[in-house]
Amino acid sequence: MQRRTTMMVLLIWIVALLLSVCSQDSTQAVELPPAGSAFRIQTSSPTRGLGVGDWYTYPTRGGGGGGYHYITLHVPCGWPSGIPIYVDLYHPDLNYSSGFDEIVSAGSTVFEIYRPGTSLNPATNPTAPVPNGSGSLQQTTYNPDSVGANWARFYTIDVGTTGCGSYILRAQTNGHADNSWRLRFGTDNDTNPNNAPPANYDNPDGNPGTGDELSIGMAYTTYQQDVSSPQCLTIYEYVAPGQPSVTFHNFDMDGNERVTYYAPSDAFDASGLTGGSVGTVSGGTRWNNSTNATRVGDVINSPEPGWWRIVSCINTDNQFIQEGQSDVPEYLEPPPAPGLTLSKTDGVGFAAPGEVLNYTLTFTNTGNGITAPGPAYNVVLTDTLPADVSFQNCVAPNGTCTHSGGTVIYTRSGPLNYNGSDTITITVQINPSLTSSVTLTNTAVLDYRDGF
Ligand SMILES: [Ca+2]
Ligand SMILES: [Ca+2]
Ligand SMILES: [Ca+2]
Ligand SMILES: [Ca+2]
Repeated sequence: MQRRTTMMVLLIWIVALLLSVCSQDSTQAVELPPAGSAFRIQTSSPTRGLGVGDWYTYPTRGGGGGGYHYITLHVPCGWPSGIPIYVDLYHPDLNYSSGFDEIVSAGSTVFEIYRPGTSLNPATNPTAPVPNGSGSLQQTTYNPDSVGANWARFYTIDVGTTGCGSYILRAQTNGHADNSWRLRFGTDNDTNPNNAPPANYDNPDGNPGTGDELSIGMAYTTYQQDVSSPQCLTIYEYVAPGQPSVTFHNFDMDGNERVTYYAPSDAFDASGLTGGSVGTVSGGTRWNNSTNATRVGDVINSPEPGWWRIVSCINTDNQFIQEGQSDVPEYLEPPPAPGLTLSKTDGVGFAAPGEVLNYTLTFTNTGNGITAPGPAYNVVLTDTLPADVSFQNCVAPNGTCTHSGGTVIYTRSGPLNYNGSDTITITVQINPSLTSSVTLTNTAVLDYRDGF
């Protein structure tokens, strides 16, 4: 008697999103906002009215967050420890002459960097880490008119000393002003932050998805553009699997112009005009769908997991917040993230009782089609064997295989880089005492994480 052996392959990806960031390939400089973007980041003084658009820095007694702006600087553990990483700031001061800032009365500005592992919980606490708080590596005060339209070298990260992970940058503006500034993050071939950075300054081996790529994430900040009406900003945001809903927030868009949410499988339009789902544009001094400065947001039920894109189109001279999910960092450049595909075969369509089968399972990091390619970390493949087979052996050259009670668990030893693949072989024997035809369904699940 012959039995049919069928296989079902199930692929599940679980990307853990901790407060960290990731990278880009060599064509995507790690600069915030990205070079050529119409948008600026702006950090307002607490004395600026809520109508300016900076809920995060506005005092809590007025309904604001009473805190600071936070940006995460992700140094993956694949970064070579001997290569210094420079954090450079463009126009970090308030400066009347260049027209870059909006100044009523100038004051100092403060930038502070914190080591990896410092707690950052923007969803519930926009005031931590605090000035000079735990984890602080350096705090620098810039006096008005001290830097202007130049890059200043703010801090040098020595990975060998302070380690890999997510560094946190805090921005604060004193006086009565909106400070516009830019951020660059990478290595250099000289001490001058104002000439062109060397090639691959954010990706030392020059190859995408190898785990040495830097990236920048936004926890709390505001945006503005002064180019033309309207301009559109795309942010990338990860939606974790298994959530009943997610909520996206924006603040003080003054009713213009539009917000569009794109799920991973939606056809994407960077102008936000077609496809996706229409978001609610916030009015002045309020969050979207709210009548005041308390978040309400747009709720999306049963969201497709993966990388979403949010397009915000807004008129000139309108400062605003596009927060997405409150507790999830957002990226202006596509961050490096993996995508694994799994294939599986036993090479036969029918098998006899007592026959030995070899299940060959191969998975490949092909990227996810939305973000930049990135390595897959913590790869674990779980194969639940059918009831009518007995485990005999597992061959896994790049990791360890264990078997217990009909479940085979393969744990890969290292990350799987972009375009890399891995194969394991599981040998089983079909129950020799079977007397009737059965279908044998073998289900494998692949879990992995991105660099966040
Ligand atoms: Ca400035
Ligand atoms: Ca230089
Ligand atoms: Ca690389
Ligand atoms: Ca506004």
